[in-house]
Parts: sequence; C-alpha cells; structure tokens
Amino acid sequence: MATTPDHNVVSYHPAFGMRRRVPLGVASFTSPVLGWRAESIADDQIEPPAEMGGNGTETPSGDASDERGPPEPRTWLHEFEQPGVYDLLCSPHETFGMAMRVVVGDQTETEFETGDPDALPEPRAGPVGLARLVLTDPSLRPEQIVEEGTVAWESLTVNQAGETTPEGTQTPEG
Ligand SMILES: [Cu+2]
Repeated sequence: MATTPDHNVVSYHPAFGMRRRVPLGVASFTSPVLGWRAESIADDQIEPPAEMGGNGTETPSGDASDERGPPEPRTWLHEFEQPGVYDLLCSPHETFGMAMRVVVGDQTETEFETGDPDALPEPRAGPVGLARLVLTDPSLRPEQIVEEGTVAWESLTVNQAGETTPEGTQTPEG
C-alpha cells in the first residue's frame, strides 16, 4: 500500500498566490514538509515521468534518493495570535481534500466562508494565468534558452501577437 506521509500546513494567503482565507492583517505562514522519510517518495515521482519523455523509473545519473534529504519531523507547532477563522491546506494533498479550518477565539465572522461550492472562485491549477502561457511559450524551450543565453520577456512569442493577446490575459504595461 502506498503511503503519503509527506504533508505540510499552508495558510490560504495571497503571498502563496491564493485568495485570502485568513484574517486580514495576518501574514502568510507555512510549516516545513512534515513526516518526510527517505522511502516515502517513489523513484518515479522524482524522475520526469515517462510520458513526458523522461526515463520513468530509470535513474540516468546519480542517485535520486539524494534529493530526498534527511527525515523530517512529523509535527509542527504554530501559535495563532490573532482571533478569527483560518483555512489551511496541505499542498501535496489539497486536491484530495486535505484542508482544515481553525477558529481562534470566538470570532467567527469571515468574508470568505460560504456553504455554496459554486460560489467559490476558480481553483488554482498551476501554472495558471500568465505563468501557464509563459512556461509553454516556444521561446522558453530549454534548448532555446541555452542557445540564447537569456530570453527577454519582450521576445516571448506570446508578446509578439501585438493587440491580440490570448483571451483572459493581460500583458504587463510599462
Ligand atoms: Cu497531506
């Protein structure tokens, strides 16, 4: 049976590219990876997947276990100083529903809480928005970067389209 011991605790905070689901004035916070063990990650999760042109479970050079690092603690303490409602997620397992809500004190008023899933804004699926366009831009093919040394923002293909930027995106101005 596969186990997934590697978790973290991350606040839904704009600093992480998320919509705020913690009280206003609360800074972003995150735990380190929790429960990391050398054997907890399979080789095929470290190597590029075969369907993307990687070798799958093959290790072309070096030992993939080098990337696993030392064991990590399974617990993490965080002090909530400001009363309010905090929504937290586990990055690796958010899509599996690993999220929780902490209410600090008796302050239960929030701007974000709703009982209607359809009322929530679109979930993230990274890379999103412009990052999705940038990282799939033909100008940023790795061999292109090696050849050019540096690929300027202006020379991205997405920026060559002139007025016709892809729907729903904005190009930075100035
Ligand atoms: Cu998790």
